[in-house]
Amino acid sequence: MAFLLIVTIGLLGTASCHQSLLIDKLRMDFLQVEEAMWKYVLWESPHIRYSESINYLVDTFSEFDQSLKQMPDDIVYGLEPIRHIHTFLFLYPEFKQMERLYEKFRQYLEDQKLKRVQQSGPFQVRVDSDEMVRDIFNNKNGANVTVNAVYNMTFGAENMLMKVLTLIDNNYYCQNYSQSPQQVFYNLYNAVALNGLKSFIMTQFVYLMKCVEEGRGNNNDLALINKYQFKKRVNETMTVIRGAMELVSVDLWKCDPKNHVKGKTYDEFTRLIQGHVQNEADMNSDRTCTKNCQAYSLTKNYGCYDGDSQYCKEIERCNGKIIGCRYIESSMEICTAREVGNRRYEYVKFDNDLYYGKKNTCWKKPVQSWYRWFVHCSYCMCLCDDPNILSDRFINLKPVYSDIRNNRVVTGIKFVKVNRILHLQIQEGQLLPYGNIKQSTVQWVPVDNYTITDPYMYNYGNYYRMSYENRTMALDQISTKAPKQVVTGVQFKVIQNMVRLEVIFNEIDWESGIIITNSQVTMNGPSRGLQKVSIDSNADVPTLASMSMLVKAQNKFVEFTHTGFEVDAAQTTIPFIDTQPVYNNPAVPLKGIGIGYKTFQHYGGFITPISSSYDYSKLLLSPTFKNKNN
Ligand SMILES: *[C@@H]1O[C@H](CO)[C@@H](O)[C@H](O)[C@H]1NC(C)=O
Ligand SMILES: *[C@@H]1O[C@H](CO)[C@@H](O)[C@H](O)[C@H]1NC(C)=O
Ligand SMILES: *[C@@H]1O[C@H](CO)[C@@H](O)[C@H](O)[C@H]1NC(C)=O
Ligand SMILES: *[C@@H]1O[C@H](CO)[C@@H](O)[C@H](O)[C@H]1NC(C)=O
Ligand SMILES: *[C@@H]1O[C@H](CO)[C@@H](O)[C@H](O)[C@H]1NC(C)=O
Ligand SMILES: CC(=O)N[C@H]1CO[C@H](CO)[C@@H](O)[C@@H]1O
Repeated sequence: MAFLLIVTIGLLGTASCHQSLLIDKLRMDFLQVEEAMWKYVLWESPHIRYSESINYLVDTFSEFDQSLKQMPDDIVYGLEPIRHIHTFLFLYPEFKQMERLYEKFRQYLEDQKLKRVQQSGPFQVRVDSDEMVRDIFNNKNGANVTVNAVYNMTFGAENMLMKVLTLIDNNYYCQNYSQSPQQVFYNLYNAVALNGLKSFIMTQFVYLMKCVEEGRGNNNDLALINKYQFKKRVNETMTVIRGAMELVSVDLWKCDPKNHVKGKTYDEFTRLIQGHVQNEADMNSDRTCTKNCQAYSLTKNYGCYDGDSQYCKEIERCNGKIIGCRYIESSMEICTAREVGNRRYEYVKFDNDLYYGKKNTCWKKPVQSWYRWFVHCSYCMCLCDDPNILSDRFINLKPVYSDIRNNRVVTGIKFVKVNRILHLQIQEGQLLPYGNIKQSTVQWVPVDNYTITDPYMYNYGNYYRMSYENRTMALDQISTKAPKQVVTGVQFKVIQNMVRLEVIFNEIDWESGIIITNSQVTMNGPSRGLQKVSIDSNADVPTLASMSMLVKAQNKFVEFTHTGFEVDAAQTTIPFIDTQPVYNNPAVPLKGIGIGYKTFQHYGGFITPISSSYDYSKLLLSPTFKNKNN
């Protein structure tokens, strides 16, 4: 028997120097404790007083229980997204039952210890040992039955895992929950594995106790069978869930909200380059009309020729560059914007009922093009790049860091426009051992709310001002492969005339959960070979799309531009900016951050942040069933 013991002890206990998950570490630790206890019970305790042996058992299990408390108590912690899977209705009570059983077991251990220090009088235990044993071995809802039920539901005929895969593909999931697909499986793994470990702890305790009470008997054999079944389950749980975790992505971004709400779910750059009607006579210093519209590819406004005309009085002047003019029709009417804001025009209507913009009735009398004095002068349809007070076209270039001194790492990311400047805002949380985050510390780091007119703020320094010439942003996806690196900061930089993402990483000490402060590195995207994402030349306002989908964007960049002339009179700056927060709940460290682009067919789309959660799949080793004898 002793021989058999030693042979089986090697199981699962081999990965101790490898970076592992907390639950796996606890399991390995417990197997060592359990092994030592069997040695004690079989070889030492027969020579010791019964009560002393039991005390030793109780103390050892109680001590291990302290380390088990590092796992969250609430078993459904992190399982929020899968609560809507039908099977979970049955799984949940089983999880709860195991929690109750273990809670009772904990009370039993506590009682036993309290009883010893009680000085006088009878001690009233909350759980006596008979009750504890009865509960754990109950053949309706005891530890063994419950663990089998959980296992069966998760991996058996009901096949929870397939349902999870279906769920995370669903729009409903994406709108309601914040967990990367891998996180869903990771959280499930933790719940199932903790459930299994609790069951094993309790059943082995009972066998050990019985062995002390009754002598060896067949308790040792039963315990070995129990242990074999435990390990088999662990192996299968690990193999299957690791497979799923490797299969699915660590990336998380937000799909479309139910309703787009400006300032809440999205924001936009404004008036970067915008459709604008200008008379030829106003676009050259001689005030002549000897050329045609096409000749004005890059010019400016030299004044308004006929100051009394409705055009000069009512049409907003372009005080910047006038670009890419074209002739459309000789006569037109312009419906100017209803309010002073992002648009110059509601629409432009040409003679033959051709509309640029949405065909509507104008809120006021439209402005007519005017011929009387210069019949041969054309009105041209151009673009205007006028960086005036209404044009929000700024991007923050200052880096943002999590509070590394207080051991915080980045856990989430979102876009936010503050004082006309686009920022990446970070969420941070305090790192704990084994890649966990102290959830109560998670917070959004306030954005540096400077304005472009503050002293010492300048273009290319603290912020970047886009223009007709310079208006590209790379869709960089930056993540680390090193399992000890996590994201601690992020920054936009202008490199070769393009806004690029730079991500800042620190190494962490896995087991102590401490950030190594002098290990900081920054990483960038590829420096060459980027291709422009094609946006429909007649793209419409992004929020009008019924849906949008993430574009696969390896080595791509977007160029901010205007909506189509036909659909929107080129009034809106696209893509829009998705400002929904991207974070995992429960929070986890990140292995990367990226900028994505999501769109649908003939719409302008959104740029959106993407977070890559820490890749825990690499840490779920296939447990080796090593035999110590060979
Ligand atoms: C636990 O359940 C398994 C599977 O149903 C069974 O084979 C085993 O005998 C049970 N063990 C105990 C101690 O009841
Ligand atoms: C597992 O579930 C199936 C049906 O879903 C059932 O027939 C089987 O008895 C269950 N096995 C255990 C060990 O609970
Ligand atoms: C571990 O589980 C996998 C998947 O179920 C199985 O293929 C493998 O044989 C198991 N290994 C052992 C030693 O049980
Ligand atoms: C800017 O931030 C400071 C400190 O973070 C705060 O006191 C101030 O109210 C903020 N100003 C605005 C306009 O939000
Ligand atoms: C565009 O970028 C180039 C290179 O950085 C710079 O020289 C130029 O002034 C920029 N143009 C505008 C209008 O900002
Ligand atoms: C709980 C919750 O937020 N439910 C929402 C999930 O998403 C759907 C839309 O897909 C909403 O209708 C629910 O209110």
